Amino acid sequence: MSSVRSLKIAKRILVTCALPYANGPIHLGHMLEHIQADIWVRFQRMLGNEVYFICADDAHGTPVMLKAQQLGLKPEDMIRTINQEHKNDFSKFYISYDNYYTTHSEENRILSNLIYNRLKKNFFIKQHTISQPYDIEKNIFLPDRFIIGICPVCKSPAQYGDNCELCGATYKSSELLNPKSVLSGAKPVMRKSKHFFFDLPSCNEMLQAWTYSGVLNKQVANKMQEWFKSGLKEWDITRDAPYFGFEIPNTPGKYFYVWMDAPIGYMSTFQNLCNKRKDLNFDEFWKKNSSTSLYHFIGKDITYFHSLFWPAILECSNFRKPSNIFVHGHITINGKKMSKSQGTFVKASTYLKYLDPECLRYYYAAKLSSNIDDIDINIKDFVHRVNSDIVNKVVNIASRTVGFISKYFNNTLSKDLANPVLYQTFINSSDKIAHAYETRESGRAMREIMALANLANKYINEQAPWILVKNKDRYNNLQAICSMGINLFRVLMTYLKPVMPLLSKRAEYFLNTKLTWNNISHNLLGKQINNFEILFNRIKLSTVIEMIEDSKSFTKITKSPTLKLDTNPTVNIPIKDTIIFDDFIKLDIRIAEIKNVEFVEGSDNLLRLTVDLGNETRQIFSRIRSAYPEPNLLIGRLTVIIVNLAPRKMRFGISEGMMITAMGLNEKDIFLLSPDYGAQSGNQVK
Ligand code: NOT
Ligand code: ZN
Repeated sequence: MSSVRSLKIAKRILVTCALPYANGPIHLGHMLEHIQADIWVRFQRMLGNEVYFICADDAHGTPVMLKAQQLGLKPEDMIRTINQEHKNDFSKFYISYDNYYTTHSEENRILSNLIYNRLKKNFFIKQHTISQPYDIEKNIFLPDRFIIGICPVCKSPAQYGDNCELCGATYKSSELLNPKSVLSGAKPVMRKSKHFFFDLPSCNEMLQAWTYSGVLNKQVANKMQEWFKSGLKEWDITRDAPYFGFEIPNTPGKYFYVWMDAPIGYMSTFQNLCNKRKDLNFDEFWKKNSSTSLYHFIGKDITYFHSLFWPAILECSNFRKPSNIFVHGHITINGKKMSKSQGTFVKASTYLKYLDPECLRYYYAAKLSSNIDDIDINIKDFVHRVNSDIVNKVVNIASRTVGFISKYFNNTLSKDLANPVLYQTFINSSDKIAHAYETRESGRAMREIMALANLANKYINEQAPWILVKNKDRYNNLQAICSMGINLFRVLMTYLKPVMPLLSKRAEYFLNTKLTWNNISHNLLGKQINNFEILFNRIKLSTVIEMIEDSKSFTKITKSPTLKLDTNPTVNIPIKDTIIFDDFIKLDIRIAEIKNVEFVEGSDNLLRLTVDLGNETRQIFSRIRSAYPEPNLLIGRLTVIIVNLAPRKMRFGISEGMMITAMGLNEKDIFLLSPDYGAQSGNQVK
């Protein structure tokens, strides 16, 4: 009871989502968080709270810099384009940001410098000389993810420099066996450099007190206990040039690590909003002991940054700490991790080509809770859930009653409620549903709403207006019963409004009223409503399958080889002897999909590839290992092969064809070929 009443005291709240990296598109994994936060924000706004909802692109770091290089773009230009795409995707999913900005902004530079200078002044910055792996061909220090080699523990090949995907071991990149730079294939050498560190260990007590204060979710607090037990470590906030980011004040060639200025992006995005809206005051939200609330929605993989570094940095630079961190689990699709080659890595923009954003909003809402367990999306369940809940249950209440109201009563609702007790049951659920939304238990909220929808449908079934209509004497009853249905529909749509803003808008037009939480008990009696238009369309499994297929073909062409054409040849390779046309025409050249790639034990230059021709699968050994140090990247890719080469028995097995490779100007440049985009689906490059 008290929950809603206490919620009615207007609060001032700042809400953020984790900042998506500016080097790739928004996908359905990102959408989970943005939808979860948006539902919460819309609910808070419905209660009359003052909410500011912000996000930005995380624009700095090595991956962004290298991606721009790969595309032949300046990072500034690339992040600008990506920022537009991200904004566009979020607005099409009705994510109601008050500001969506970027960390590559003047506001962020100024705040990052301010925070750094305060940390320094307060003796939280330490300096150490460290040794790090360096790529002497590309002249760049290598982050762990840019080094691959053999796992020192289980000896699996092609593992990254920080941990092994197969046995789960974590290690230093210097412990990898046969390490190679992903950028050049060169063996990394160790090189020294001076770095600045943030003194996280000195915040141990403060952080423990903050954790114990009870604001955090239990699962998160437990995880933090493990970190406290194993001891907090100083945090390296420096990266050497070349780097795309902010240069550290008075330290040429040294940059802030992207994770240093990314959370400050929360502040600078709000600052930018304050610059645009004169009624907002930055300090009121960020000063120490602010009476406003600050909530961060994040995925569980970045808990460490948000629960340790971020509050520590805020505290040590004299700003407020978050009121809470709302952590969610990851998405799996049909029980598996999202996968590019399976087409389950669906971009937001691909989804939008096929399906209504509100279907995903509803489905995610139905699956979400406040815990951090992973969430499984099942394609069939998605279709079934949306159709059966939204179309068959909720919208159906209106569509099976409104026809009578239009046809016989000039769109006017009855003056009395046919079943006040049932109506009251619907109103009484308001607190329970509000509490579920408030605590991010939207799955529970959806179950409550659908249980009510079942009651409404049962009522209509029992009253059977289609029978009443046959008897003119019972028209009064007919009007009252159908009006009851419309009133129940109105309550349900109010409850669903945070999840389905567009459907609610259509319902508001149809009902000729605004749906607000506080007016939930005000029924629509004696009122005229508008004509009923179709409110929501059923979705088809075949459409979802088409979307998955589309996602497969997109990822196939975007996976490009990791090598670039070397235009400075050291040796000219002579062209081989001429062959006659009759020899050439004997080659049967086909497109195939690379299904699997493995290293070949005992060979330094072979890869064992499994390729799919559409109607059969072949095993081919190919001497391309040096060109593809990260062979996993080849999986899912389309390439060109010769299928009528006689099978060759090799030491490692039989090779049933030939990968076609082309040489660059240097012998070490080996390129697999790719068909143009759409070779399989018949689309042309746009
Ligand atoms: N770009 C990061 C990611 O994992 C999130 C940064 C969130 C902002 O996608 N930072 N903090 N703390
Ligand atoms: Zn391993």
